[in-house]
Amino acid sequence: MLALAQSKGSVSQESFVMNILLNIGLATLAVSVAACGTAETSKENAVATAPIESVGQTHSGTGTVESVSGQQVTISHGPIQSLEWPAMTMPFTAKDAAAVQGIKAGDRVAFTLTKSGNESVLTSITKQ
Ligand SMILES: [Cu+2]
Repeated sequence: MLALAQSKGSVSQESFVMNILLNIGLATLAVSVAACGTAETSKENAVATAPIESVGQTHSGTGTVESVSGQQVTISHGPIQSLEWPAMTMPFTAKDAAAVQGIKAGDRVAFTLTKSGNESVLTSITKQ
């Protein structure tokens, strides 16, 4: 009896720990997804020597266009190391209509962007 009780107790403790780990994992995922739009908030846990994101600096990336609506382009992009961004799908605003001319959903693209506040502005986008 005693052994059974101990065994049950140990199982429930184990699943309790697993739930905590799962929750930590989900919270971490939520933070990294949020990090792309508001990169500054993701720096809380970063080391002090992390590069400071300067306005006007140009970053480059590659990805697949998910949709184009006016000057808004949603791109499933790969990691962008200069911004410490993970791969993700997010909207970008093109600097002008000409920059997205001929770009359509499904295109594999290379692009450059600058950060303007919380907005990511595409300065160029070209089909690969
Ligand atoms: Cu992103």
